[in-house]
Amino acid sequence: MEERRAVLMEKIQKMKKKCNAVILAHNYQIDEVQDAADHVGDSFALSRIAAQVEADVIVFCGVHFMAEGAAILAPEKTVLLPDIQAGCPLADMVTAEALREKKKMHPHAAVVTYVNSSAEVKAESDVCVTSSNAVNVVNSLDAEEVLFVPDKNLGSFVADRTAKKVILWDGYCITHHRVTLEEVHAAREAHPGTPIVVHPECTPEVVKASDHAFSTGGILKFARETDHRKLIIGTEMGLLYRLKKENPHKQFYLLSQALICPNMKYTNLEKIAASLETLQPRITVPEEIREPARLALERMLSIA
Ligand code: CIZ
Repeated sequence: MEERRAVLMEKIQKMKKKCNAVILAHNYQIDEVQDAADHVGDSFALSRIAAQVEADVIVFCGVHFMAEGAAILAPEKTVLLPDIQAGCPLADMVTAEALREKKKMHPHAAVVTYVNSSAEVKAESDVCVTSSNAVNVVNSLDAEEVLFVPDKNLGSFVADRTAKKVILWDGYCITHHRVTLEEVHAAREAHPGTPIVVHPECTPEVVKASDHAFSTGGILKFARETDHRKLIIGTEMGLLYRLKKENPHKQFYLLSQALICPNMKYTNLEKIAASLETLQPRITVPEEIREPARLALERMLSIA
């Protein structure tokens, strides 16, 4: 096992140099992929790095919309997604066509789209958001009404923190949506006095019953700064690897055993090596979609 890792890591390092590549890994990736990465972070932070980093090739270890985000912001670079099957069921819950229809029903609403969406959907949007900036972005808009796409749980989280009217799309992250109120109560009983920190993609009842709701970046920051030595974490289990690595003297418990995203687990060292060898699967976005999608992302950047 260890030998396999060492051999593959060496191979990846050599190929990275050869094609001037950088490896970006999402916080939810498996341990060995996080270890092989030059940068580990959330989708938005990684897209920004993708746009700025001096590299010809970006190996994006995450899911499809994340690699697309990099291709939107860095069209001159070759963006690779090591396993093309790595999709996002939440992003698939809205299509550009369905969104166009919904916009007709709410002509005065600003379309606010979570980055967990396809390039086509971003291209139909006024502004993008991430879980870390959604509340600030919505509150900064001139519009009094927003159509929040596609995550109804993050949308409800925003609705509770704004005076604006928020129209929700009926989408959700199948992994975070599975966490139950009973699991929150059970965790409180098992670990009295331990803060429960969840992701805003969890249902509103789970968020309300917890102590804090943050993006993955927010959870990492909270874990670093809090005096608590134990935390219960309500987000995809991949984050625990980084939490433990960064806070070796603290203990982290996963709120629910259902918190595993199969799409985030497709990528491994073999697939990264194969991707670098073949420069495939490559993610590109047609220019007529890339430009309006880029504008929605850039608007978020200028606000956040
Ligand atoms: O935007 C991301 O990277 C996701 C999926 C979650 C988060 O809060 O970082």
